[in-house]
Amino acid sequence: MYSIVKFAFLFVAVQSVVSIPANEDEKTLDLRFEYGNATYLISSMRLDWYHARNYCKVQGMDLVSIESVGENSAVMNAVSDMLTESFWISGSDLYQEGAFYWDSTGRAIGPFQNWAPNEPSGDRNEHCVELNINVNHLWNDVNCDLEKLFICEMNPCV
Ligand SMILES: [Ca+2]
Ligand SMILES: [Ca+2]
Repeated sequence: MYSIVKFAFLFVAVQSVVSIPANEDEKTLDLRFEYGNATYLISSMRLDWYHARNYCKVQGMDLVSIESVGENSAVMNAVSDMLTESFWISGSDLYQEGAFYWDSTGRAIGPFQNWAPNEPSGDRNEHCVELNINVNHLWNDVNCDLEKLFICEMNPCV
């Protein structure tokens, strides 16, 4: 009898420990999806590009780099229900004007690219890349200080 009570107590204790992180997850409303071995997160809050990058890093992730047709399709699919939003991605030319690279990997953007017509427009104050809602989420360089939703990516360590 004693051991049954002890077991019941242990069961309740374990359950309550497990339920805490689950509740914490629900609070943020961030959406997660997967493609290949990578995990992605669509934020539920708007931040400037720098703070968006920091938010991803706190999650053990980084802003998304879209490097293939397949990865692009997965991301487009995930944001297709969010028709009124633009999203920050990892692209930037902060290091050297006009030389766009993925901040998350340090590699130059390409060969896969998905720029909107006449983008990147290369304006002196447009150094961060968004998925622009006005052109079917094609890429556009804009001012990094604008507050937008954003997409994080995490790849397994290799
Ligand atoms: Ca990627
Ligand atoms: Ca632009």
